[in-house]
Amino acid sequence: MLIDKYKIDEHNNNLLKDHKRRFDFAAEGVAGLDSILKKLVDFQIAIPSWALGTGGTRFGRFSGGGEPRTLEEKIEDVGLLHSLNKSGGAISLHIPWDIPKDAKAIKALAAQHGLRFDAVNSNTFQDQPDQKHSYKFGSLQHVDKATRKQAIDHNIEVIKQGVELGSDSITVWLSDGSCFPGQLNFRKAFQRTLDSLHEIYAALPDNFKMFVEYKAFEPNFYSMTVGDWGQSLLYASKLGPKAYTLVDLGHHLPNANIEQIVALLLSEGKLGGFHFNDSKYGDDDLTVGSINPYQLFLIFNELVEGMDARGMQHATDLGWMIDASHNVKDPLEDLLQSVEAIKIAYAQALLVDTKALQAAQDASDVAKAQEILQQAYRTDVRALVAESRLQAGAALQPLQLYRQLKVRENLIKERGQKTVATGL
Ligand code: AOS
Ligand code: ZN
Ligand code: ZN
Ligand code: ZN
Repeated sequence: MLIDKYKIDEHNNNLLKDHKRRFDFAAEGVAGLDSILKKLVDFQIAIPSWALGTGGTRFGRFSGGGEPRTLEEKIEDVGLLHSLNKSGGAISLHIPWDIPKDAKAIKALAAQHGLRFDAVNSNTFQDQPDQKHSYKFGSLQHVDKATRKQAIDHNIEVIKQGVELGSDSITVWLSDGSCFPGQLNFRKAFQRTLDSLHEIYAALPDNFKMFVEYKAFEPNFYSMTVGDWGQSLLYASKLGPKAYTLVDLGHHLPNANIEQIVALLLSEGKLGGFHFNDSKYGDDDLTVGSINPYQLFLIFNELVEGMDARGMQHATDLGWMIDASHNVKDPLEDLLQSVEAIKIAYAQALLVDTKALQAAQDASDVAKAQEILQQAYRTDVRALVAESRLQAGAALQPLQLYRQLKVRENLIKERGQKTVATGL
């Protein structure tokens, strides 16, 4: 299903008068308005291929209708989102959940939808049907050399596929770890994992990055071999300049100060990118901004300040990806909400008066510093974000148009009611 441009124009024309009023109000007195709008237009977020179908829980899976059954249909879905908001111009694949049999054709299809390929993800946390050695006791950390080799080879294969698709990074997330005290020698597990990562790293082409994603717990509940940003940073530092830490917002112990982690990784030049989502308890993978939007804003505040200080390009110098998935929402609606939440937090961070904040910090004026941050956070920037969509040729209200056009109903007609997209 494709969305005709004239449908978007029609939708925008109907809302234009109301939008204009809101926008003029929101834009009043905003310093550097044009540059903020341009940054919002340029900012693109990668959609994970595994979030296009309803996610399962440990207890059951309630699949929705019209889910993409093939990689081609997943690309169509991301293309659809992108035509609605012009902010999701990339897709992140998970191999072997996605198998690009004909990379050239897949790349061409993506290009038709204005999409590029962000980081490719390897998978050594599940056994595949045709696989010789099991990952029950880990992959890159495994005590058995042949199992490690199998996992290394898989990662190298994923890099090759990534290269063919024009991706420039691989995300390695390991479920490796242990469930009980005594199960694992931490020191040796770290060393084996590092050695394995070295072999994968050696296969990276020049312009290719490796993102090492950490996670505090789950599926291992006693130790994780890449359990926090310290461990990820250790691996990334020992591996070399092409290795970076990837921050998945849901992968911390409760109440972790993620914005401080982000600030320090950034200033070390070791922040690779994000898996955005939100959570209340653990790796909940809830819609971005649905639980703690202030934290998201504070993260973006560190990003904008830190990237500007290092002369980095906001849109291109980090990997911006979503990692969220649901079983109670239409996944496409959910992704539209996630992208919107990211753009709102970004817009608010762009409003922060950085100079005044630094002056307040230098004067140890704590109340003032808080006022400056909250002044930006409490500003309703939705009309600014909508304006950037208008300028980009997208819909003023993507979710509203999605429903008006009955996209899900049409997808169900096209693909059927009983569809299950590959993924967890
Ligand atoms: C797992 O918890 C991680 O977030 C990974 O990024 C994983 O590859 C992804 O969530 C798909 O399951
Ligand atoms: Zn993740
Ligand atoms: Zn996760
Ligand atoms: Zn997650």
